[in-house]
Amino acid sequence: MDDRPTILVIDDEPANIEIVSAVLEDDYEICFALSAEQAIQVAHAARPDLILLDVVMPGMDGYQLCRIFKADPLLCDVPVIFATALGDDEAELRGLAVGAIDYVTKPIRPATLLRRVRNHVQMKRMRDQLTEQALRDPLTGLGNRRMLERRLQAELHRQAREGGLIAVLMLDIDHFKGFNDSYGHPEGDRCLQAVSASLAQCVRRSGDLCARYGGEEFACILPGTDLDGALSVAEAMRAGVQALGIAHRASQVAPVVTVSIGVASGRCDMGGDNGFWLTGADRMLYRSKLAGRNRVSG
Ligand code: GH3
Ligand code: MG
Ligand code: MG
Ligand code: MG
Repeated sequence: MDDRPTILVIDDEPANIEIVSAVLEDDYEICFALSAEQAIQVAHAARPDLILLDVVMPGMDGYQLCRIFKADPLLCDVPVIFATALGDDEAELRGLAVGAIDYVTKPIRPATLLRRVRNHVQMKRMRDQLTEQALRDPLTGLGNRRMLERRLQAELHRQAREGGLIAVLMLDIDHFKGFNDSYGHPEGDRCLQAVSASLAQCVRRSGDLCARYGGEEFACILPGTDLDGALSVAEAMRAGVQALGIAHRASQVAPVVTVSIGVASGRCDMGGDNGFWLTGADRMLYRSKLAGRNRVSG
């Protein structure tokens, strides 16, 4: 696999693409498109680290295309540099106003283009790293509470109009304080890692998310899943954790680590925000705890 950064070059003139490729191809993977319409497809398939964009093209021009990229959740973070023959202030200002990070004029000056591309790609990679750190739990590798809240909100927003289904699970390790007390905190951390890996194996549909919500609490979002479906995923999680067989001598439930789970499910347009669904699942989790733990309620 080539892990060099990918640059998407968009220009209606093949000769221009060749010139730019010659400058960048030693350091970057190059893909290209000869029209705005083709560019949208290629951008989605290649997920480039940077886009070099012509302004004057038949059909949709570069300004319009840049606006489309900036409004697309999958592409809005990709830096766009205009590379165009239009050298006047007004054209440059317009390019920056539609969201481009930089603007260079043709004829291309190879050394400065390469330097600009390098700087912007480096910053893009740093931003990606920070985003990843902001949304992931370092101990378990699962998404964190922030990722869960974001995804839930986006999912509710997306599905609300269509009246789609959603299920939310809240999970909590049983008597985990006792586990730490008897085996020590480092062993508790290893337990959290093993439980996380087990839970993650149970959510396999694209769009599903399992996150570490807090200390020994986890939450899952299962878009498009009804109550029966969510209960069976939850039951698989419960059984999976028990089957890990992690010894827990302080538990009053079983000689091994177990989880209690609450499930809330229904139509996204039931009017609730994040809190509505998370509280609903939490209430069911509380019911599982009261009923004796190591069980699923919904
Ligand atoms: P219950 O069955 O009612 O959930 O009992 P519990 O003991 O699990 O609940 P409680 O909320 O009293 O205790 C949670 C414990 O989880 C306390 C805390 O020390 C532990 N914990 C939270 N985060 C971490 C962590 O990152 N690592 C470790 N090792 N322990 C953690
Ligand atoms: Mg052109
Ligand atoms: Mg808890
Ligand atoms: Mg607990």
